[in-house]
Amino acid sequence: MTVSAAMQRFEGPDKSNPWFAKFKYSTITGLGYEKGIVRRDPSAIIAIDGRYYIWYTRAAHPCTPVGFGRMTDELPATPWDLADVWYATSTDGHHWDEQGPAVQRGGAGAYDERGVFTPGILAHEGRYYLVYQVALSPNYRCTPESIAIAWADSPDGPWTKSPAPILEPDPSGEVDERGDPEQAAVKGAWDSLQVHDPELLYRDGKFWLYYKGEGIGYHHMESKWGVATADSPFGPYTKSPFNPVTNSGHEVVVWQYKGGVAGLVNRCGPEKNTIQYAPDGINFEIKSRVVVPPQAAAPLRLDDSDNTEPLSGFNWGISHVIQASSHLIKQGRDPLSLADIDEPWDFLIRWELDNDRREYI
Ligand code: AAL
Repeated sequence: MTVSAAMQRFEGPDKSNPWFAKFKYSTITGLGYEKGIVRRDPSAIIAIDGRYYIWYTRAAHPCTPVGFGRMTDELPATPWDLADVWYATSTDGHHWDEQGPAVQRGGAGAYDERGVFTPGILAHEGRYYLVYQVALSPNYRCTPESIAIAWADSPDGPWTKSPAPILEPDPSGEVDERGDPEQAAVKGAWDSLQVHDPELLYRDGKFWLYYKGEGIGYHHMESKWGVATADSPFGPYTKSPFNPVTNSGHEVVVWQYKGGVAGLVNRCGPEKNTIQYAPDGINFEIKSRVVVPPQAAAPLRLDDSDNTEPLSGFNWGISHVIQASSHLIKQGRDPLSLADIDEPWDFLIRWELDNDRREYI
């Protein structure tokens, strides 16, 4: 019988690929769209005593982002500027009760004066660890951004912040802080501009801090992921010599499976919109391709013993919807006049795997 290569794949591994995923979305209450409030970049969800907990970037802005050229102490450059980490709880994953701030910006001159945002959560041996991005003030397009940590004995806090960041950009490269990352005087390493989107996992007796890097001299959307490990959640963290461990991907989305690490590689690069797996946490391979994946997906984290299927740790969660207003500003609209329009406020929605005839649609 004559069978094409494509049909051989279809009748073989593609048809029963347990890594294949498609998604359905629904609105949520409590963290949905709200004029004047940005909610985005959620952490993974953890379940404690029958309640779901989630942390996320939250900002109350007087107007739509004005860009780096016009930002002030009150006017945000970006949707995630001048933000804090807030948290919410839920019993069903559909309705969420916003509880208030978990970790807030530091005072004048602090390493986190301009913002704390884009959190990741780890529950480990009765303690809770929040890792997140921190921004100095002023924070221009090419000001370094680092990753810090806070810990608490309860998911409701109070949180104690690390005295300094735990992960910094690579020190290579030279660029004008107010300029464009691509216009570098000296090109740096892939993560020399900023380190973002931390996710902290515990595996093989070590803390594995996955993060997104952007480099001096690279296009701003040429992001990739790296990993750094430590014996204590507070560090010191050693960046893997294999970094970057992906060649693509924006917000870091990782979960554990069979002793290894799986991830949704999203939005940027030649391998965007794939689910990948690294048995050793470092050497990722594509396992499936997906369409319309959740943005900045925050999956419900399961105990290792419940991660029995490739996507058990990526079954449902929360993701963000970004509301770009930059096109209106490019059209000449004054950002300060846009405070009242419905468009610019990022918000959170629910996603879940849609397993109905997933190989065909
Ligand atoms: C996000 C994340 C990081 C970036 C910005 C806010 O989706 O990748 O957090 O800094 O965009």
